[in-house]
Amino acid sequence: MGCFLRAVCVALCALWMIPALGLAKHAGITRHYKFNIKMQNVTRLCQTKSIVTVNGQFPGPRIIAREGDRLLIKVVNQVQYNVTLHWHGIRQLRSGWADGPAYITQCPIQTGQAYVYNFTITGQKGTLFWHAHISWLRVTVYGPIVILPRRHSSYPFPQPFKEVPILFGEWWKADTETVINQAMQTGGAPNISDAYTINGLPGPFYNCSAKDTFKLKVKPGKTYLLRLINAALNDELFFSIGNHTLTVVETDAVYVKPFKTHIVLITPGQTTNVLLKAKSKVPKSNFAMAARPYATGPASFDNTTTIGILEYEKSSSSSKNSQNLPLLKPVLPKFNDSTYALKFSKQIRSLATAKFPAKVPKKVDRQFFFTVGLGILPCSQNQTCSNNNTRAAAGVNNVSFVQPNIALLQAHFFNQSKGVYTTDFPTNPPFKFNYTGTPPKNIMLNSGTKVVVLPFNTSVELVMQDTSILGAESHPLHLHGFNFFVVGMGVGNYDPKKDHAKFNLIDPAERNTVGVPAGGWVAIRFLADNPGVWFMHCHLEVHTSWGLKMAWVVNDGKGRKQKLLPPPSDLPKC
Ligand SMILES: *[C@@H]1O[C@H](CO)[C@@H](O)[C@H](O)[C@H]1NC(C)=O
Ligand SMILES: *[C@@H]1O[C@H](CO)[C@@H](O)[C@H](O)[C@H]1NC(C)=O
Ligand SMILES: *[C@@H]1O[C@H](CO)[C@@H](O)[C@H](O)[C@H]1NC(C)=O
Ligand SMILES: *[C@@H]1O[C@H](CO)[C@@H](O)[C@H](O)[C@H]1NC(C)=O
Ligand SMILES: *[C@@H]1O[C@H](CO)[C@@H](O)[C@H](O)[C@H]1NC(C)=O
Ligand SMILES: *[C@@H]1O[C@H](CO)[C@@H](O)[C@H](O)[C@H]1NC(C)=O
Ligand SMILES: *[C@@H]1O[C@H](CO)[C@@H](O)[C@H](O)[C@H]1NC(C)=O
Ligand SMILES: *[C@@H]1O[C@H](CO)[C@@H](O)[C@H](O)[C@H]1NC(C)=O
Ligand SMILES: *[C@@H]1O[C@H](CO)[C@@H](O)[C@H](O)[C@H]1NC(C)=O
Ligand SMILES: *[C@@H]1O[C@H](CO)[C@@H](O)[C@H](O)[C@H]1NC(C)=O
Ligand SMILES: *[C@@H]1O[C@H](CO)[C@@H](O)[C@H](O)[C@H]1NC(C)=O
Ligand SMILES: *[C@@H]1O[C@H](CO)[C@@H](O)[C@H](O)[C@H]1NC(C)=O
Ligand SMILES: [Cu+2]
Repeated sequence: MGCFLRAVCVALCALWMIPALGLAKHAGITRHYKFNIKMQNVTRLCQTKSIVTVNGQFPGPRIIAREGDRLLIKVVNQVQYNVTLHWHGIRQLRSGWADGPAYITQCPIQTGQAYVYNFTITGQKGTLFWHAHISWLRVTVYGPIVILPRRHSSYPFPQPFKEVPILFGEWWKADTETVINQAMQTGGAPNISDAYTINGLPGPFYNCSAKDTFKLKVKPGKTYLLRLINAALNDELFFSIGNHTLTVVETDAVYVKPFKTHIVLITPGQTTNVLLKAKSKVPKSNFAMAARPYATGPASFDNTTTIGILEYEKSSSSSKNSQNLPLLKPVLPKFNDSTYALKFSKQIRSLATAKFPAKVPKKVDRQFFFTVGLGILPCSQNQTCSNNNTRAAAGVNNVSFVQPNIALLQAHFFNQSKGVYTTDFPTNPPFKFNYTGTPPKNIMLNSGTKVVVLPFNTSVELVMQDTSILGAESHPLHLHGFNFFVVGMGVGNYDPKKDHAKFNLIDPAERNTVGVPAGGWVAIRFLADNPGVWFMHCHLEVHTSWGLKMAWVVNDGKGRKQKLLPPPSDLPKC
């Protein structure tokens, strides 16, 4: 709170430095958090506005735990909006009631109500994040989840001197609920953001923002673990630090084979841990930590750049003030550098050693081929669509998802799916076309609340193919309730004859969010070992709003530990 409006964020940075050594006395403790959802006035880009926050903090509070711990997070809604929170990337084994997407696993927490999210962290360590999962509230309601390894176990890389969360966000001067409501009303694209932020601060490239700059002070020769989180709403980002090399060691709370890079690509929904080795001597400059978008779609986008500043702590002998040093900026790829994006994504490989084997399913029970992309839908009568009475929409296999009025998980658990959802989600596109070539004349989508039902322990292979309808575009697809293995990706149309044989079943990346390449495809595999209803959607919020989402229903298994637990008594009602 104290540092909330503070301009130069030294206090905040100090607060966020994570103690390198453990907090827990023993494995598997229960940790309690209280999250009050409340409004807070915040000033950015020369303007003050009232935003939704957790405990008045922006970005929100850090959750810290060890692998094996239980979390009990009491969320109290003190704002006029309906709210839900999602613990992004947490597997939620048998605890789907705590997953959070509105109308998928729960009804919203309404004004004045409270709900305790109750879940255990199993088999995950690294960085994840939490965010609101209703409408566009996640624009300001997000914060880091830091999962330390179990006590007495260590990182598979040298212990860093300090650990620092770096959250990328997106800022609108306007009220974002008005922005999305206006877009849904007119059927067009929502207004783009005015700035990107690092830990809530836009940095000196924006008006009135020199004082709103994230600063990271480092000691020469020390190694820092940066926990990168892309909490932006609608933009994938390139990130780089002037004249420094980064070593990627973990993505989406799974260790990866370390590799060095100057530039990280991070999509909304992804998290990436990188090691930053500070230079051995105090250099005669400061260094910009810069992020700007990787943008492929047809729509206009916020093409601004956010920077934070990396400063070296002066040795006592040096008297030069670091404020007066030159700022060395990194060179970032072009906005549409898909070649770099694909090359970077392909470098991410799981550790896959005897100690940390990749558990990619070798045998496949069910194969799915989903097209993902844009389209149009007819306007409803209360809309004022300019575009020949159609509105922008998006879908999977030509289905634009319609949000139900009660949560799918409730409907499933109480056998009341009738009138809520149907189980006829298409396994393949309704008809074949050249997905990345000339689009079909009719670009109208179908709409409905359709799901895929899977028996417990089904191993799934899913190829997701971007379409060029209204322009090819990279879509970061996020799956709830599972990690999946990224067994292949490429440009153009997926060719089962040629591409399937080349799948990587040795050391594929294990993640919860993957970018479907613009005008390309990605193949993933996962084991449906978690009973419940699991949302899958594009993590570009604008596309989710347009319907690029669907759900998997995973039935209970026969075993005692293969069943979804009953709902908690305080589960919100619709
Ligand atoms: C925000 O500022 C407005 C105008 O000054 C004020 O009325 C309101 O109470 C403030 N809200 C909060 C949460 O402080
Ligand atoms: C949390 O969930 C576990 C597993 O269902 C249950 O045993 C426990 O009582 C719950 N705790 C609270 C405070 O609801
Ligand atoms: C979105 O942009 C349009 C065009 O600039 C403007 O008229 C409208 O007021 C903006 N909407 C919001 C919510 O700021
Ligand atoms: C239009 O009306 C329908 C039915 O009343 C409602 O479900 C929908 O949310 C409305 N759409 C907009 C954009 O207001
Ligand atoms: C920044 O401020 C200047 C001077 O007031 C103005 O001309 C300019 O349009 C502003 N830029 C942005 C991006 O708002
Ligand atoms: C970049 O870093 C290297 C190694 O620390 C150093 O030798 C070089 O002078 C730096 N370049 C600039 C432009 O500061
Ligand atoms: C950003 O977009 C605006 C509007 O399309 C354009 O005028 C400007 O040149 C672009 N800036 C950069 C750095 O590409
Ligand atoms: C990237 O954008 C530039 C113009 O901004 C355009 O000339 C070029 O064709 C684009 N590249 C790709 C691969 O789309
Ligand atoms: C508008 O929609 C009608 C009916 O779907 C169609 O016949 C017509 O060609 C469309 N006009 C344009 C300009 O797209
Ligand atoms: C699909 O379209 C692309 C781009 O126009 C073209 O290169 C490719 O040959 C087409 N593929 C088929 C199978 O027609
Ligand atoms: C999508 O569904 C609509 C509505 O049923 C249909 O008109 C259209 O041809 C379908 N398009 C594709 C590509 O499947
Ligand atoms: C909040 O959620 C409840 C339950 O689904 C719904 O009836 C109500 O209309 C929602 N309120 C708002 C402001 O969206
Ligand atoms: Cu998308």
